[in-house]
Amino acid sequence: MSESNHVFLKALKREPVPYTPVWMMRQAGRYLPEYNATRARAGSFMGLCKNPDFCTEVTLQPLDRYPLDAAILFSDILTIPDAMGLELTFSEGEGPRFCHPLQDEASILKTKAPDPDCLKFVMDAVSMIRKALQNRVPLIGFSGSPFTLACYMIEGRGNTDFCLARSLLYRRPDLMHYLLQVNTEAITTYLQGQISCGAQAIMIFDTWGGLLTEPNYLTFSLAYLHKIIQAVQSHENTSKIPIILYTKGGGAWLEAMSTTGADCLGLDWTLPLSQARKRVGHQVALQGNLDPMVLLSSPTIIESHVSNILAEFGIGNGHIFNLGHGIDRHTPPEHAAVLIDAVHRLSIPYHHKT
Ligand code: 1CP
Repeated sequence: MSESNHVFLKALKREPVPYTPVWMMRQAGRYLPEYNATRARAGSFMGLCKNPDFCTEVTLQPLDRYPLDAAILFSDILTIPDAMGLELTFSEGEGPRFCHPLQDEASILKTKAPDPDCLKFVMDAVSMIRKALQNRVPLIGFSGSPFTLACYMIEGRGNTDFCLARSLLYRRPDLMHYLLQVNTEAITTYLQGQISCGAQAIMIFDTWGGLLTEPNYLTFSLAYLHKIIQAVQSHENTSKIPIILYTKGGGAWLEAMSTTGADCLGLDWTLPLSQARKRVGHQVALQGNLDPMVLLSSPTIIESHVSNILAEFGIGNGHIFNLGHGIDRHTPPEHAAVLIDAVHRLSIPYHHKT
């Protein structure tokens, strides 16, 4: 298939497609026995992330099982802070942790964008995956948002409310802005690097932007996302490729998100697609928005929810089917197959013959 002919890339451009393309957030991951086997061979999560051969292997695993319409680079959003010296560790059952979180003024002011050489393993993985894919499907590169990275960098670990980061924003907005600016520079370079190595679309994960008040979201998350998107799209050495912007819990701010220059907005499951489409569908494509918990039910229930989401979007272009957040580790792999088959089969009537 020629590069521009991929259904996923066409849908991102809101061009006509014969069916709705589908991929799943965290499609390579712990719900797949073959992923767990490779991770065991790698010895640790970071061992997996830092080895381009292993990254290529796990990126391709879900594609060998399912007729997905896109591949996503296997890596993690936390590679950037690790390269800044915060030192990421990952122990089973505990999630990610930084050995040196940023919990005082001095450590924040010492933080600098990393030497790109420290992230060369990610660029090598992108090149290797692109080659291994042989143009089967497009490759998505990604990064976290400046605010989401700051949440982990300040807190030092995953959390549900990130109180340290959110209180710093009120106590010392100057320090928060300093850190967000450093992250913005690092992320821009990182994404430009991935594009130069062959990434054909980019997704930016603002997983924790939805924890903010509206004015804080606009100032401390969206303003920096806007800078990154503009810089990546106008960079002279990288071709213009589509950017997907996902803010979990960002349903209230879709209009603002659609003015960043993003080509597509990723949606969680809290907003019906019909509403999202009415509000911003003339400006951007939409990606989403099945609750990943649906995949823990049964084939019949999964199919009925797929059918509802396709009907919510309705006839027309610019929909990429996805989950509203990452696939749960307890998902039976055969349920993911049911989802993908249902999207492909049931979406045909929503598209004109091309
Ligand atoms: O093997 C394991 O035990 C680790 C599980 C795991 C996996 C499979 C982690 C640790 N990261 C990943 C891969 C990953 N992470 C991908 C790969 C591509 C894919 O198949 O989709 C991507 C895109 C991410 C992005 C990521 N990492 C995000 C943003 C997206 C989202 O889900 O919100 C976030 C917030 C992270 C941090 C992170 N890394 C890993 C975990 C378990 C977490 C969440 C930690 C927490 O907050 O509790």
